[in-house]
Amino acid sequence: MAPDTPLLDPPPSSTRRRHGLIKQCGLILPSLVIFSVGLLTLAGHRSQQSLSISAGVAHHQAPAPAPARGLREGVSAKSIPGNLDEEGVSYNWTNAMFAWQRTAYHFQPQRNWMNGFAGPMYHKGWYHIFYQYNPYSAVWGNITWGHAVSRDLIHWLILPLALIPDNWYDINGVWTGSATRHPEDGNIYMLYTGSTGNLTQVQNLAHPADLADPLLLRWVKSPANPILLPPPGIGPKDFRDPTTAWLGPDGLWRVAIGSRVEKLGLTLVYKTDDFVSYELLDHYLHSVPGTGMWECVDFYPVLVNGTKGLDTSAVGEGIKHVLKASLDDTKLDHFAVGTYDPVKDLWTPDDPESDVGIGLKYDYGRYYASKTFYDEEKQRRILWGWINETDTEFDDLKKGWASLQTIPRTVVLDSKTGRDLLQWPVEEIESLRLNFFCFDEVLVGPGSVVPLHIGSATQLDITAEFEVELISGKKPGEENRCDGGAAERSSLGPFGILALADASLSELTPVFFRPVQTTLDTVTTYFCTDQTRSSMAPEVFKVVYGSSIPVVGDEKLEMRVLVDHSIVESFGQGGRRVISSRVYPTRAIYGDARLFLFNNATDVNVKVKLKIWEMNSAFIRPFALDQL
Ligand code: DQQ
Repeated sequence: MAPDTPLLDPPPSSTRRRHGLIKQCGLILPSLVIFSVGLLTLAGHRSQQSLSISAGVAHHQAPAPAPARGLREGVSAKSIPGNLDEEGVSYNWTNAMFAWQRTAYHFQPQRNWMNGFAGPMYHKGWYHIFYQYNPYSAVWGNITWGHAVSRDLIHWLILPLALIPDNWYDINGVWTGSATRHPEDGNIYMLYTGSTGNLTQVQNLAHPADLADPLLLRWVKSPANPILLPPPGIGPKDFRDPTTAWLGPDGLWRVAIGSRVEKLGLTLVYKTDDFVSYELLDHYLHSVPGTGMWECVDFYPVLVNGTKGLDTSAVGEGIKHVLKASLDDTKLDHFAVGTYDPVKDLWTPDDPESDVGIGLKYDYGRYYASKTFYDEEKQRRILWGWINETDTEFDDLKKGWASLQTIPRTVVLDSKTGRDLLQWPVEEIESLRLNFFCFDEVLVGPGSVVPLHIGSATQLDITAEFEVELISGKKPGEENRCDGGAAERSSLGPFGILALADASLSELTPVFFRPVQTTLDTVTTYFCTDQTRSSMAPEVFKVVYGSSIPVVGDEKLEMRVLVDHSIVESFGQGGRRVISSRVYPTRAIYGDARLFLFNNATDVNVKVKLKIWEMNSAFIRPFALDQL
């Protein structure tokens, strides 16, 4: 078999082989249908001609959508990747297809545009989130703060808008910000960026009108606003997204703000004791050449050993600090682990080769503008990221909404590697688990696809553990990574699951591992998601996402995958690598969405243990304030 066998049309039925054993926890199911991958079962796209005949699908020329406003107004929104419908091609989506794309247990407002979160916090029994929201349209603009509350981070009640652009200092948008709770008086200081009428970015302060209100329904902007203007040397459009403040050894609070000087991405730090007047430090917390504007900077402590989260002001023995920046140039969230000197207010990466913006990413898929907060209720640090659409703005306008947030994830330092973070869906998500399917051991031979008979597969929580058995000699020196996708065969991989696949495998989204025998003694493993065959729609963005993934000691290869309609959120090796992917199938939807295992390696058998839960929908709707 050629190592780069193109995976084209599904094989005729005569090429299907029936063999194999599948042990469903407790039972043995004989003789499952196993398709031969080697015979090109992982279907690629058919030609446009056959597509329009077989699926009754037509393409039409769409009127050009209104241009994205972000870049002109000083912040880019849906500008990367470049799928702004340049050619005006759109699949002939039906309303039912659009309706299917809405998620069932990820947070998204009922309609219109949303981007990053601001000011997450816990207050009097409720988790609060605020989000960048356009109340009028499904594209970026008119940015206000939406507001929602939850008891458990899963079910959300949407409250009235918290902050709207109604002053000269935020008339062009109430942009991202962060909450700081004063440990003594309990006051909440909400710092946020305002974009002014002439598109200058300034920092502002707001307070809850009534701290005794668990819902924090009303917010008051400070009469001192704006409390910060761009300092000398910083461009008026390069000064945004204040962090949660942390308390220094001198009793003053520090607030970090993202910026740049030409291509030098950087973090400014201000000191304050009242959140109204500030002193700018004469040096940066940190900067990295060539990384461009740093948006949504986040800075927080993590335990070197331990799974508890830490308050943002924690420093001392056994604590490292994570610095994260959202890179405006690439729309990627990068972090690094390092050491913070609280006296000098300097942060140094542990590994300069893997500094912020040039090393690790939170998520190797579609993910941006993330933010953490410390949940004092459960002593954990929780991370959210914004997952934008990867269809066209034209289609977003037609469906009337755009983008969602990841499942909230706990984040801790990976004590095995000391340099990675482990992200994991909060435990509360398990309350949504419904029907359970357990497979003790599924043998997937080289070049096979195995269907998992679990019924409809659009809302799932999947955990899968892979045991790899070499059936021929080692082949050192192969160089395959994620890029070639699930269709590119190599000796030890790829293998994994096919999410959101239709029965004929004409659409599928593989989430997979690809171990590569780089030298005789070294195997480098990659964790990947391949969107290239995820949809018949020509205009949606389809790439292969992925990264190398450390596999430490005797760890088995394992993944957890949350499937929720148009999002496939995948966690490799306990969350050491994460890939969030948006996919827009046309056939593998509703009852026609299926789940399969596949092994496209040439020289290994894979035994897979699986636990799969069908997931309930979360309750996400407006708060019935009239019933209070
Ligand atoms: N989005 C906000 C900015 C932030 C950017 C504006 C990140 O505050 O820098 O909507 O996507």
